[in-house]
Amino acid sequence: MTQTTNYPVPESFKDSWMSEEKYQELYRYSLENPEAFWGSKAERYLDWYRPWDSVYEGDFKKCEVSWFKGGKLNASFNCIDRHLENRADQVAIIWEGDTPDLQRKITYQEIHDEVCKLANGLKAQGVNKGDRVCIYMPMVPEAVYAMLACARIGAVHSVVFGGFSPHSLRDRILDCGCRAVITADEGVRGGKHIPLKQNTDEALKECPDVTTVVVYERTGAEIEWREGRDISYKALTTSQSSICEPEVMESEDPLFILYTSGSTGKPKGVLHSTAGYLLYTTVTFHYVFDYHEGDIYWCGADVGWITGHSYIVYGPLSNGATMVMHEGVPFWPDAARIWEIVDRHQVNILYTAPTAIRALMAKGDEYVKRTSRASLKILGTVGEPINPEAWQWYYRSVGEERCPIIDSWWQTETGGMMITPLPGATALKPGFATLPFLGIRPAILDHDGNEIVGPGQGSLVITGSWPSQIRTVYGNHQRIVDTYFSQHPGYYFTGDGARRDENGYYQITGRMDDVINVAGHRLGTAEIESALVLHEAIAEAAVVGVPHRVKGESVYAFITPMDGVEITDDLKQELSNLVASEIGSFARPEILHPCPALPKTRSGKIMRRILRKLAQGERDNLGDLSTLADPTVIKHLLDQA
Ligand code: 6R9
Repeated sequence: MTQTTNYPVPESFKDSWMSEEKYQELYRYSLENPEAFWGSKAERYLDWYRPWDSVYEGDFKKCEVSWFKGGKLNASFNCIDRHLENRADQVAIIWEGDTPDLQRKITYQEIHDEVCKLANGLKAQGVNKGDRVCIYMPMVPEAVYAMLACARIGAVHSVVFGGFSPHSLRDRILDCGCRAVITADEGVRGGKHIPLKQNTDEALKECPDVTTVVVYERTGAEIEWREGRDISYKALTTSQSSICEPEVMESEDPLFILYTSGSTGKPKGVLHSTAGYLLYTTVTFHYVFDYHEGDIYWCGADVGWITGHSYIVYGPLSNGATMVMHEGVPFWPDAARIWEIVDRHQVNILYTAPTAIRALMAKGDEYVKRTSRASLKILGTVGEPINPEAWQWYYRSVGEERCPIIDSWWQTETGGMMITPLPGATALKPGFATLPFLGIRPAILDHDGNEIVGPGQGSLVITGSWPSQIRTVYGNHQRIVDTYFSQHPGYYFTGDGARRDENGYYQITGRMDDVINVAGHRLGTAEIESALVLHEAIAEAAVVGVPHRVKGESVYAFITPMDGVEITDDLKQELSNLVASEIGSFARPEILHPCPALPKTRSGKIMRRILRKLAQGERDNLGDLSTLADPTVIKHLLDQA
């Protein structure tokens, strides 16, 4: 390979699903003949009740696309039933509790029975095809059952991450009109108990349409029960039959909604449909993790995020894989936990986030070296840009230079991995997500919106549809067109910037919009600002992301108090608590910077560019200040910095 790609494909991957030559050939074929390519994948990777009439139809510019129109299938059937003939007794989920003494092993047959019982229970509660069901669960197998039970009966799940506050939960339940919520009494993470049922009760005070709350009893904690609305998971499922015929779904029937932060307004409900999403996650899982029979796979994400949906639930189970699911955090009871789990279950493929890698790296090698990690073959990363230093540590200290680092770039909206190395096909370059997956045609646009040919840097866009692309924003199709398809007509705009090198390798440079990424959690600056100005002492707020050694980015908030108000430490604490209660603890500002006024243009737009620089300690190079309405504002800010 060329001199700029430093890490050739290891010898040990010569028998993988994809070689460099095969990738080049297949990639070209997939772009030239997308319908033949995806049609053949759909035949090979999924089971259908009825084949499709057309592979792809639609108008990409308007985000009106359909894949496999006329086809009929069920996602839960594909993730469970079709494996029963050969692997009923194979372990599907190896569950590790928050503390190492808690372990469960669940076979495909058991998943089948549990999912069917819950599906029947939900039906008995009046949940029908097309209804939205909110899932607010800790990382327990029952969260997976809940998602698959919805898919089985054609209900649309909307999973809300357990770290979200009651307010966030309420907004998400209301936005898509959920009638039922599946939750737990408590979640347990790193020794802490999270009062999920109490949060749900709080949220539901303003959700009159929710008629059913199913409560999985994880800890047995004392909780309030609302007669007629709440039912325990056990009571709902024990007497149900373990057979539930899957609902026959159309390819484009919605599979789920998942809320994600954008640059403006409230989080939006990204809707994914059944066939395209399932196909793309199935195929990417197979190739990107080079999954072979018997491999043990572990994705450290939470089911509340897209990574959990695609690569804990749908991708692995559709492939009939065996996977580890961890309830807790990588540092509990200490920083060796993650590696101990790897050794205990002989994990071959590990998929985690740069923020976890950096935090573990900061603890030193001692915890890593205590363990063998000899089973590891592939190390994946996702969620934010990985800095070359963390990449090297992951590669050397964790993988001992044996395991390719699979830096996969994708988004909630893309459904599955878009730019990623393939273990047997791609020479690696630290910090680079490398090359597009089969069927994906990225492009980089310059300031004028023209495609850059060859090496360059600009806005990352995707040209043309792919099976798991976002179908709509729930209840507001125009919003999807405005957000993703209008900025650069004819392209899907990712919101990310990217650089392409002379080999066509992509490096993701980070968000170009007002989305920040704190420890892999995606947040809109507008959401945090709205929370801060709810406080009566605050007139205005502007939030920017600043680089953080471990979390990637942290929240830096400039706050302007009401006249006569002094910003005290107590007030700062109140503001931080307000953000935690409005959004979730992970959104708390790291720094609250008081200022008498915010720098604005004459038309009243906050000049975030200046704030970003100030937040990073820059004093001199603030750039063009000529459009500033009131130059004294900067002087005040500098005096206080
Ligand atoms: C899967 C997921 C999407 C945003 C995305 C980008 C960032 C994700 C990345 C990456 C650099 C990678 N991102 N993977 N940046 N390298 N390998 O994380 O989805 O939560 O929607 O976040 O995350 O900025 O636009 P989501």
